[in-house]
Amino acid sequence: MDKDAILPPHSNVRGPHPDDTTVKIVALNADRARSTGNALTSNTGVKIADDQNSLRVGQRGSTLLEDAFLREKITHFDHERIPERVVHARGAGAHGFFKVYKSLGPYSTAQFLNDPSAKTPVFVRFSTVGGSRGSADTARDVRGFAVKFYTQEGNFDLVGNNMPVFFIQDAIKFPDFIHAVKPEPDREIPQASSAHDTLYDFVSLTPESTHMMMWLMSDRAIPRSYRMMEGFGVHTFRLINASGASHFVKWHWKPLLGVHSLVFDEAQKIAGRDPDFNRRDLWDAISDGAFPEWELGLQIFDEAQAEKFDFDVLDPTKLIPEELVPVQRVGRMTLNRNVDNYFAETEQVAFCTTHIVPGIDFSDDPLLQGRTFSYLDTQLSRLGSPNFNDIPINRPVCPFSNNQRDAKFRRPIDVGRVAYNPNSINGNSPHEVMHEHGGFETYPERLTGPKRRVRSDSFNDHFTQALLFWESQTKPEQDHIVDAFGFELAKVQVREVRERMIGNLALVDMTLAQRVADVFGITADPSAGVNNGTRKRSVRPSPSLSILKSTKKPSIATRKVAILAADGVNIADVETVGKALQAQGAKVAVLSLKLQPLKGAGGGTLAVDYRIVAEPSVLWDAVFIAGGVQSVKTLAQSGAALLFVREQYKHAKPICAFGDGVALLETAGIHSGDPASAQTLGVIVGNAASAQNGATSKFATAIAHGRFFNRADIDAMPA
Ligand code: HDE
Repeated sequence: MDKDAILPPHSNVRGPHPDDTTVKIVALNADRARSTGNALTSNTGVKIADDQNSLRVGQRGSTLLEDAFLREKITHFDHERIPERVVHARGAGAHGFFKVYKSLGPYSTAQFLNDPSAKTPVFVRFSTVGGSRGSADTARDVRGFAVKFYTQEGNFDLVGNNMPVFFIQDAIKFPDFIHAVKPEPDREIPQASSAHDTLYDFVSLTPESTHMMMWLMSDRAIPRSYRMMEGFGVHTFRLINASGASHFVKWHWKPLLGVHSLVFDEAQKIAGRDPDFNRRDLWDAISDGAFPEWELGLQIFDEAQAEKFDFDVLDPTKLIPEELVPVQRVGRMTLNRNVDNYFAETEQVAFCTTHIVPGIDFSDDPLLQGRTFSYLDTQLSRLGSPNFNDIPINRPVCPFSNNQRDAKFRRPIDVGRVAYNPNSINGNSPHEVMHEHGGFETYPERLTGPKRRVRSDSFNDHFTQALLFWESQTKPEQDHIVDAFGFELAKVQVREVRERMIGNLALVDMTLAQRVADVFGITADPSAGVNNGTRKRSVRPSPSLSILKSTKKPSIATRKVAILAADGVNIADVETVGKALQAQGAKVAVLSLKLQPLKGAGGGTLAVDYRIVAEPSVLWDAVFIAGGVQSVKTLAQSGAALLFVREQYKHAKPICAFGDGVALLETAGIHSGDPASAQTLGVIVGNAASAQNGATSKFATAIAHGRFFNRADIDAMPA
């Protein structure tokens, strides 16, 4: 099918054909299988004359075992599935490339961080953590942000999340944590949700989780789009330069579209209306040519600096405030190509934290140390063979050669008598490469100490950074955290678990805890919590931890704006507003009750892109109601249209109405009269004339602003 034919008709951000030629994409060409024009054959190439009927005795008799075609087809089908990832099962992937802005030679020898002319191919997989492969995208959850760089020195996998800290400090607790957050094992309920007893039982008894729980209850856990979320490597890693010196580093991804989130009610509704919401958004943006981009940010610091922090940089429940160590933006990643085949690429891509390249090394973060074991192991279980790096999506783009042989699914025919080192028969090939010629050398960190099962004392302040996160939020963001705890804990049935969690929150901040406690009519009590660490210190807020404080230069690019209309619409309104927003990169579409062209008030017709019931409010960033008496009258009699504008109001989204369109707002209970009133925040009214002198640009500014959380009576709006 022609590519253009499958794009939505009014999409205006469709770009030129993606410049997707990286060495990886070219290499993958050899593995792409196309069937166009081919004869249907068996797996051994025998042409098949009848693929509709199995071989049987007579007209109605039993099927014959002899039917090799039937058996081959059914057997292959029976084995189509591989185990889903035990965590991060639900995901979406895309190809792209990375370029460093200028050489990072003083810090790292890694070639992809040194050569600004190098276009390093990447494959990125975004994911939720707790849900099964078929679960909804918009669950309240951490998002995985895993990047595979195919560098000239081997693959480097930066397997991160969209939150900078984690729930636990030691890998040995990971199975416990995941068992607690996953559906409960007897009933397999709830799917893709942290709101249940076992999770809160575990985290309330494990106060090191408190900081991450604050992130999980924040709007970071319900991203508007994968394209609009940050990424973090979480652990401290090392960068190693040519003279062998080590610097510590924290990895960040900063989205060029800024960070944007859903609101929880909206996220829950989207889970039913479009469970593929984030996946679809990524696919559509790339196929429209609106390529998602992130800057790679590095926090680089040395051991002497690390010693002075009042937390341990090896503790993955701690972040380094950007105010303490600024994030240097060192390069840019662009995603410009969708996958050809979900299974072959997104499902089979195998990230391993052990995939590092010369110039990068691990720190002793005990969570990272455990991960270096887990990922290789998990690939063996999922992909079934130590040859998993030979699967096309995982294969490096640089030469590779070693003496590993055989095992299931071995594809290359390794030629020759020699499969060992050292050897003289094959000239000692493949041979080792010294460090100065590019061989990997582990950083010679000096370590001493008795062998013990211990947790470092420097890890035992579990509340100060949770407080830092809380105090760094704006009021609406704090409100959302309180609401989220109030929601989740209301799903917890064991009262002691709930009260222990509120006790832990009291160890963070009494105001936060009491606001949550109010939902249950109790008094927050720090002694109900588990404080197995040191007491909290005072904090200096870090604006970069707040989405609303840190997103700068907002734009309306790729925001989805719905125009509601029916027969009798003022087509000029639609065209004026639509074109102005499209010119700034928004995706604008006309929605109506039926999918048929509309008659204009003054003649002419207007194409309809979507039905309101099929593409409801929660899937749109903003709404415009065009004028036209008859059009507005029809919409005002439609429950679907009224719900649409009410939900836009409730979810704090920009609303604009021209002329008679204001009547739809009034019918829906949205007041647009007094521009000074909190109720009209982000509600813009105008007409065709005012479009020229400001209403449209006010609307565009409101869309760029995003949400109007200070709007009055949001909770009272029935939607
Ligand atoms: Fe993972 N994690 N993880 N994780 N993780 C997996 O590997 C594990 C952790 C992350 O899109 C698994 O291939 C342990 C932190 C992402 O394919 C598994 C521990 C962070 C993905 C695994 C952690 C992550 C995974 C399951 C604690 C953020 C998806 C399937 C010691 C820095 C990658 C797989 C993709 C996947 C183990 C903690 C990120 C089981 C043992 C911290 C983004 O190996």
